[in-house]
Amino acid sequence: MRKYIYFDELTSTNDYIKENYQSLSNLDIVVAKHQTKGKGRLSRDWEDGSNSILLSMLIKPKKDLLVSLTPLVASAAVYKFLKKYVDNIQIKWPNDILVNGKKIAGILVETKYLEKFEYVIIGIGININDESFNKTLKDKAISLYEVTGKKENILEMYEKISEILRKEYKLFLKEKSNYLEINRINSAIIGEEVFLKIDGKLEKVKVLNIMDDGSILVNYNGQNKTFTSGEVTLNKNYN
Ligand code: BT5
Repeated sequence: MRKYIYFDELTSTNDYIKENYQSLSNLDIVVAKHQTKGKGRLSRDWEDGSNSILLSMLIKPKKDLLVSLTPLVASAAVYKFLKKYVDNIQIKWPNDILVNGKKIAGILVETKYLEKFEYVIIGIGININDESFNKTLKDKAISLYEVTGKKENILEMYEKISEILRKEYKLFLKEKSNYLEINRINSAIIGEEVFLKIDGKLEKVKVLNIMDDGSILVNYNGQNKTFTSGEVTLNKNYN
């Protein structure tokens, strides 16, 4: 089986898979040294200085899976990968990984559904060897190098993260992954008051838990309600 497909430059690893998924196989991984149009959620940008992990994994699900869970599976994989290098990692539901309160990694899951899922793409960006960030990102982004003071071999890291991600996804399919626990124990938001976009307005809510279906349970206006990742934007210090 192919390990991963490497490019020096792509617009976006997610977009590459979208355009080529028919000729790619389940669990193929596409990586790029640099993206010219790296994407976040909701048309936001993902920036890189050619010093980070930029990868996407293609899933061609055999049966319908609960897609709302895939960002959590990816978060757990990134957590397990980073844990070997740093402590103090927090997961900000549903798709950000923070170290020392700043964003070290982001996850973007995109899907195409016709009569079944044609694809689920898990895109992951992790800041590795960046020595600094531009003015707009400086206060909210962090790289592994900024935490450890050590430069890493990105090609070796691609092998490790690819292995962990594929393994975590296979365990998830077998219902043997502890991804929910990882997301709960290391949550940046459980027990916290955060802002949540509800009906277009930012509302202050207290997060009580992450549910088994991947939604969050919050207390809002004295009532407990669940929200799925598709409905809300958490807005504490970041978007
Ligand atoms: C994300 O979106 O965090 C998902 C990022 C996914 C990136 C990967 S890279 C490989 C694959 N191919 C792609 O094209 N995308 C995926 P969101 O939660 O919307 O966060 C975006 C926001 O994070 C931006 O608006 C910035 O504020 C901030 N940001 C941008 N670049 C960053 C970086 N390198 N490190 C930390 N924060 C960043």
